[in-house]
Amino acid sequence: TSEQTYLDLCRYVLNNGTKKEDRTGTGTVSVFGYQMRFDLKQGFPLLTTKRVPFRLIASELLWFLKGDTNIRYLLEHNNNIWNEWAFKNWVESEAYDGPDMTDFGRRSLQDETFRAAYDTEMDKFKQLILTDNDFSEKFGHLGDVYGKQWRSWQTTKGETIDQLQDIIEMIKKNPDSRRLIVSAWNPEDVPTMALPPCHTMFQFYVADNKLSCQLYQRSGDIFLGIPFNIASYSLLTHLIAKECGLEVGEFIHTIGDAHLYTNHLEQVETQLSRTPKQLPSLHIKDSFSSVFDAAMEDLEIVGYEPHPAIKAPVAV
Ligand code: UFP
Repeated sequence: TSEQTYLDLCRYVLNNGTKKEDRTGTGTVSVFGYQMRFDLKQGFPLLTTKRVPFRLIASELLWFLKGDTNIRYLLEHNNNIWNEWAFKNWVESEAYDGPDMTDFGRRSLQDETFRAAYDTEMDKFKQLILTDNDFSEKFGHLGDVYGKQWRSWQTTKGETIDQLQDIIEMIKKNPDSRRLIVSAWNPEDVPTMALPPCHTMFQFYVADNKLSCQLYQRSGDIFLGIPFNIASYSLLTHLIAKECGLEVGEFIHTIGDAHLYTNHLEQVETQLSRTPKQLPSLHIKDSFSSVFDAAMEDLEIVGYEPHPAIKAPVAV
C-alpha cells in the first residue's frame, strides 16, 4: 500500500540522515528535500503501522476551514492539540493570578508537583474557554494560525483575502490553471510568530477529472507530525474534490527539513518492524453540504484496524 512510502522515508532518514542540532535542543537526524506520493484512490492514508487519531486531525482541519482561530471549537470536540498556545497567552497576562507557570512545557515533564499544579490550571482554563464568552474572546484566539491565513489573509491595504474560497472558485471555473496556490507563509509576520507555518504552501492540480494536491512543508517531525499532516491534507483534498464534483487523484507531500528526533529512534524501529495492513477508506456522507460548513458527523473512516499507538515525547 502507499503506507510503504512513509516507511521508506523513515528508513531512508535512519540510513542517510545527518546529525543536526535544532531549536528545541533535542537533536535530530535529518535530510533536506524528500517527496512522497499517495494515490488517494488506493485508500485513505491513515497509517496502520501505528494508530493515528483521525478524530483529532479532522476536527482540526474543519476548524481551519471555517477560518476559526479560537480553541473553543476544538475543546467542544474534545481536541486538546492547540491548548498550550492559548494557555501561554493567559498565564502571561495581567488577568492571571494563579501559581507561576513560566516554562510550563518543560517543567511539567520534569517536576511532578509542578505537573499537578499545571494540570489544575489547564483544567480551569479549558472550563473558562468553554463556558465564559468574554474569557474565550480574550484568551481563546491564537491569531496567526492556518484558519486566518487561508480564509482571511490580511493585506497591507487593510483588506482580507479568502484564499480557499478563491481557489475553490478557480478549480470550478478554470481547472487547468497552474496558479491554484494557497500560501500560509507571510514574511512580514514570520519574525514575530511563535510557530511560523510548517505548511508553507499547497497547490492543486486537475487532470482526468481528478483533483491532486501538493504540499510544501518546510519542516517535518517524521514520527509525530508527518502522519497527522499526511492525513490532514489528504482529507482536505477529498473535501475540495467533493465540493468541486471531482474524483480524488494524488496527495504529494514535499518536505524541506525532514527529521527524526533522536528520542524517537526506538519508536521508529518498533513501527518499522510491523507489517502494514490494508488502508481504511474515507466516506463523506450525504449530509455534507460544503467545505466551509463541514461537520464531524459528515465524515466516517471505514475499515481502520491499525497496530497499537506508539508513545513518544513531543519536542517543544
Ligand atoms: N511539526 C510538524 N508538523 C506540523 C507542525 C509541526 O512536523 O504540522 F505544526 C514539527 C516540525 C518541527 C517542529 O519538528 O514541529 C517545528 O519546529 P520548527 O519551527 O523549528 O521547524
